[in-house]
Amino acid sequence: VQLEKRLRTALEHDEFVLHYQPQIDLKTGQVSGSEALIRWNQPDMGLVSPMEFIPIAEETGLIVPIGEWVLRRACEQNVLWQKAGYPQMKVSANLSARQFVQKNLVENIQQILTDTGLDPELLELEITESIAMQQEEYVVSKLNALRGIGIKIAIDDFGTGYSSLSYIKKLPINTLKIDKSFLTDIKNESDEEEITSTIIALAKNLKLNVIAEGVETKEQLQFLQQRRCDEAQGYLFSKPLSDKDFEALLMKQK
Ligand code: G
Ligand code: G
Ligand code: MN
Ligand code: NA
Repeated sequence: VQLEKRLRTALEHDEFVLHYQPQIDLKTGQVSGSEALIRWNQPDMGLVSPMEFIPIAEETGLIVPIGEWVLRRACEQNVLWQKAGYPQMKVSANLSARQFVQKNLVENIQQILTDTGLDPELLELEITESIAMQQEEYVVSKLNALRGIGIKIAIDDFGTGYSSLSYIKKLPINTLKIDKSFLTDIKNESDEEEITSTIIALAKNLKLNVIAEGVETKEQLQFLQQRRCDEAQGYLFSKPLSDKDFEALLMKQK
C-alpha cells in the first residue's frame, strides 16, 4: 500500500527517468537503436526496480499514464538526438497488457508522434508473446491499427510462450526478440542453442527482423553472427544507460 501510494504521485513529482539500452546491428557493429527502460527514483526509498513497481502499476491501472509518459519521453529524446546530428536510430518501448487493450491507445500514440515530430517508423512497441497469444482476431486488428499509423511491433521474450508457427505467421509484426533465457546456455549443443537457431531461421523465413537479448559473452555473439541474427542487445555491449551516458556512447561512435 505504501508503494502504491507513492506510485500515485510519482509522475507529478517527476520521479521517473528512462534508461536506454543500445541495440547493435551485427552487420555493421553500430548502434541501430535502443530499448527504453523506466527507472523510478523514489526520494525516500532510492531506486525502485520496475520488476517491483510495474506489476503494481498494472494492477492499479497507473500503467496507462506511466506508459504514456514513457512513450512521450522516448520519442522526445529520440528527436533530440537526431537534431543533435546523430544518425537515425529506432527506439523501442515495452507495452503492458493493460495498455495494449486500452481503447484510445492508437490515438494517444498518434498524438505523441505529432507532438514530438518523431518519424513513426523509428518507434517500435514491444509486446510479450503472451499478450500476442490472447484472442486472435482482437490482437490482429489492434496490431493492424498500430501499424496503420506507421509504427513497428516487436514480440518480446519470444520463445517462452509456446505460440505456434502458423499463429506467428498471421500476426502483423516486424521483429522477434529472442528471450534472454535462451542465450544463457549457448555452449555446446544445448537445447537453447537449437531454439535460438530455430527462432533466427523462423524470422528469416517470415522476413522479420530478429534481435537477441541478454548477450553477455563473445561466444554468444559469435554464435549469433554465424547464424546471421540481425541485432543484439546485452551487457556485452552495454547495460541500460542514462540519456547522458547513452549520448556519450553515440559520441564515441561518431
Ligand atoms: O529495466 P530492467 O532492467 O530492470 O527491467 C525489468 C522489467 O521491467 C523488464 O521485464 C522490462 O520489460 C520491464 N520494463 C521496463 N521498463 C518498462 C516500461 O516502460 N513499461 C513496461 N510495461 N515494462 C517495463
Ligand atoms: O523483459 P524485457 O526483455 O523487456 O527486459 C529487459 C531486461 O533485461 C531488463 O531488465 C534489462 O536490464 C535486462 N538485461 C539487459 N541486458 C541483459 C543481459 O545481458 N543479461 C541479463 N541477465 N539481463 C539483461
Ligand atoms: Mn523488452
Ligand atoms: Na525480453
